[in-house]
Amino acid sequence: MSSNKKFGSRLALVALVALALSACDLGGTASSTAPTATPAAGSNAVTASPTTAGSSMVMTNTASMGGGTAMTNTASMGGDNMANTVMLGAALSQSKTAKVYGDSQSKAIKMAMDEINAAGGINGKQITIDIQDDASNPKQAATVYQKFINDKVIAIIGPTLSNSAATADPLAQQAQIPVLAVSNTAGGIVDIGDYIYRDSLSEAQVIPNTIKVAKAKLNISKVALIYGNDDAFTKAGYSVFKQALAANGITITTEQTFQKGNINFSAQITAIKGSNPDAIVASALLPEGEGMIKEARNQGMTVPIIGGNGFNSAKLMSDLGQQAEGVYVGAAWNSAGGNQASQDFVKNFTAKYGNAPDQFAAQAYSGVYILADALKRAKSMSGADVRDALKTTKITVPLGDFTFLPTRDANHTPVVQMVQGGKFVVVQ
Ligand code: 1QQ
Repeated sequence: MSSNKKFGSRLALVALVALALSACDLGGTASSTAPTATPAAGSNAVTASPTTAGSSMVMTNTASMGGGTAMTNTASMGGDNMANTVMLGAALSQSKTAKVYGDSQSKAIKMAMDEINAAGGINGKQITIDIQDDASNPKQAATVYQKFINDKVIAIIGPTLSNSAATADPLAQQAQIPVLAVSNTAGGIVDIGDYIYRDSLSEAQVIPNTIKVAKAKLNISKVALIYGNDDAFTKAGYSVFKQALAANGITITTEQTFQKGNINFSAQITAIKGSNPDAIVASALLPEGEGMIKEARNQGMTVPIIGGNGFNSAKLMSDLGQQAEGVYVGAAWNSAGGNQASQDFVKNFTAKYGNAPDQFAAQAYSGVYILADALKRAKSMSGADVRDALKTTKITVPLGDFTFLPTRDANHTPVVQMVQGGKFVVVQ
């Protein structure tokens, strides 16, 4: 019983039972027959019925513990993380502004986890990923990170928004738990510390190429610039766009701003229209980006619209239809072509979920494989060893032949895509 005492409370024990049960379950789905933990001689048996907990991959449990329950630890429970399970946390936006990205990410993460576990896991241990909602909010992301730190996860994926990462990542850095961001594109994220990596290309890696290609294709010399001035990603995109426009000799006719939740863009678009630009350049998350595009089209503006990472969702086309046609977007990945891993991913994701994956899904799916590869190679499951293993990553994933730069940023080539016939096609 000594290892039980260590956890101090029945609640902690119950949580461990849940983890043990989820470790038994390869697919991460609830089993209808509840495994029974081995009871200590003469004590009450502990049974637990796992059920899936909302969006979380970790089983919640309803352990019926007979009074004065004692339970022996089986070999599957040892130390802080169970011997048979590698526990990861994923903080993803499953509500509010960034839900559209987080939903795509969580589907992809579940799929990668199931595949890796079916193929033998991490050196024989199954991965469990606790997916928690960061609510598109820095404070909630920090709360989720604190839970992961308390639970002693081996590594963290997320959070969805750079705006949340800026607040939450310092907690993981402090706790020496490696983080793999799979959608953060603002500058400064990996500078938080040496435990913070990302497989998502930054705006600084994507946008200069977007503007160069757009200039060559669209023959633009003056543009209006609009951005959200209350978000780390939209502000970062704004300054990178501004520099890239200057570098390409494109002048700015007007600068307009908005905030999250802005639904009426008539003032901004009226000013933009009056400034007579050749194109509109926007640094926006999807909900506000869509509102802006709608208003521009409704005011009769037919000029090209160029966006950053926030536009990389098929929801842009399903929500806006014809009004989305011709929108240019800087991206890290396009579903057409790509390597074999990318083609298999697109095929399997589409078969499983009934819709094609977007760039966020590709980055999240690749991220789980990148982490799993590092965990297999790490000298131990300590934060420092996993961090060091990430450093020497060399793996083929749907994003391509993947390595990290010395800055812990992703090292691959961006693409420019445009909406054509309701789909993103690569601009050559
Ligand atoms: C960031 C982004 C968003 C568009 C991610 C979903 O790039 O917050 O960094």
